[in-house]
Amino acid sequence: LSQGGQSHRDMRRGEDYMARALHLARRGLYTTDPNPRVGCVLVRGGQVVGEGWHELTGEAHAEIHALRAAGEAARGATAYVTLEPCSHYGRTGPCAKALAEAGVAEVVAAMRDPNPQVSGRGIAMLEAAGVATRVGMLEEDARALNVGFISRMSRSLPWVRLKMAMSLDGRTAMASGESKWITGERARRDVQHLRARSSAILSGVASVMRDDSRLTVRAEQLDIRLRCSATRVSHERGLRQPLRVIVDSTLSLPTASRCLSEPGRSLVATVSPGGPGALEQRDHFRRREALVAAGAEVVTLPAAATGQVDLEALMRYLADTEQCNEVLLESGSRLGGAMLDAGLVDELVIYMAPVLMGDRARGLLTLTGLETLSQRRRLSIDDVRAFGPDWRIIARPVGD
Ligand code: AOF
Ligand code: ZN
Repeated sequence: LSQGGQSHRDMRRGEDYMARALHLARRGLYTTDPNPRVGCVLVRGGQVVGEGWHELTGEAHAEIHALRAAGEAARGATAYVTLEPCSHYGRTGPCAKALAEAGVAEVVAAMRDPNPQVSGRGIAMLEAAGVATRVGMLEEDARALNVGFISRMSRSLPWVRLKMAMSLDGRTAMASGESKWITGERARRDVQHLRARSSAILSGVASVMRDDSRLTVRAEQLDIRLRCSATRVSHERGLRQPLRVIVDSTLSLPTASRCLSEPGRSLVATVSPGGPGALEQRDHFRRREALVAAGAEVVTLPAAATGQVDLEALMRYLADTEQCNEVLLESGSRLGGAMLDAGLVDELVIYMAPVLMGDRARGLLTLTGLETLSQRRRLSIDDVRAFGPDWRIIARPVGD
């Protein structure tokens, strides 16, 4: 074989190892938040000598698990890692140092770590220790797996998915507001998976009140196995409840709402009492105290021109203060529309049921400033898949 042919084949094999590392990383889909999902494969002489993935926040990184599995066989090996090895002393020591000390000869990373504490320093640390490095193998897949982590690290915003159910004629609720259930069991189970991978579930007070939504992940509805190498990770320990975030500018959420007594945290996002009267202030603080007594946390955020919670400020708060990577927006047409209008939706996840609801039913989204067809919002459809009788459409807003 010619040189060229050989290296082409080696590269293909390299991609297979990286694909394996990505496969391992996906096992952390529901358990590593707010950390990224990371996988690592150690290869020596064409043999996999160690594998690992990041299992739980605060515990060992992928590289450490793989090094432990390989033992002495790590010497001279190539490490395929889905994210640049870390260089910082965080909850664990720097993986770049551990890889170099174990005698790993080469590190192939799918992507640079967007975490400013690391970004490039892990690679530099390896190079300084005489380890060969390469970055960018199967990078697109690696980025897709940690889209929320990358978003939070690089723009201080979470990755927001807007999830809605609609009829074939694009309606999401009857005129009365009735909307349970448009889609079937399979689609609803898929939503449970979307919730489980999210850091937070965001909704508006109106829809939470109308449906008395729990906004929780129900383990029994997930067909996932939480796979951790060590003895211990039970569903209870591994499966977090995403933070529930309820936008409620007037603090009208009833204290008896079901979501307030579910496991996990409920955060009510509001604005300072707007009215000039002292009574209004008193009323606001009384409601606030009652909600806190009922188990909610209340955060006061800047108001937009409308007097309601400034949605961009809320998203920044979720990224910076709450470390939210992926946010699932499950609400009605108003909050969904307002988030889209504010340019805060990154992905639409629409479940379309084979039913017609007629033109007296409510349309999918309330959008402003749409008078002529030239003002229509453009999307790209990235994926279409069947869930039982329903279809899931994943679309993204595209800029002009
Ligand atoms: C992970 N798992 O396998 C790798 C990570 O809080 P710490 O100390 O666990 O550090 C988290 C940071 O480490 C994370 O933001 C990312 O930049 C880097 N790499 N993190 O959780 C891993 N390799
Ligand atoms: Zn690390």
